[in-house]
Amino acid sequence: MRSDFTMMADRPDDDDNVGVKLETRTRTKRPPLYKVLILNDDYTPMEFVVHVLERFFGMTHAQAFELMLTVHKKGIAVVGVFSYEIAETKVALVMDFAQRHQHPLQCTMEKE
Ligand code: TYC
Repeated sequence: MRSDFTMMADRPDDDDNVGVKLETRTRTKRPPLYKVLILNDDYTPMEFVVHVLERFFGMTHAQAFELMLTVHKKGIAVVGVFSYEIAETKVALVMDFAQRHQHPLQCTMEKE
């Protein structure tokens, strides 16, 4: 990305700007990204997990079913990568939805 240079407009013959520093370089950092993970457990129904993945992560039924099976077999999977605020919101929405349905489904986030 070229966005880390700030240019100040100038004319070479502009008398009062002779010897004045014309460019400043500013280091810009992309904001860190966070993985949202979903964990397996023995009690949450498979269909509920599929529904969560469709509802909160915009997956098709087929994508959601496949990822649910991955979590069921492997124990954990990344469901998406987001900015801190979006990841935090997704985790809170999933945890609240699972609790309201009395399922022990766990959803967490970690810095990428
Ligand atoms: N293991 C659960 C079952 O057999 C299904 C399940 C899948 C639960 C994925 C949580 O994140 C999960 N009913």
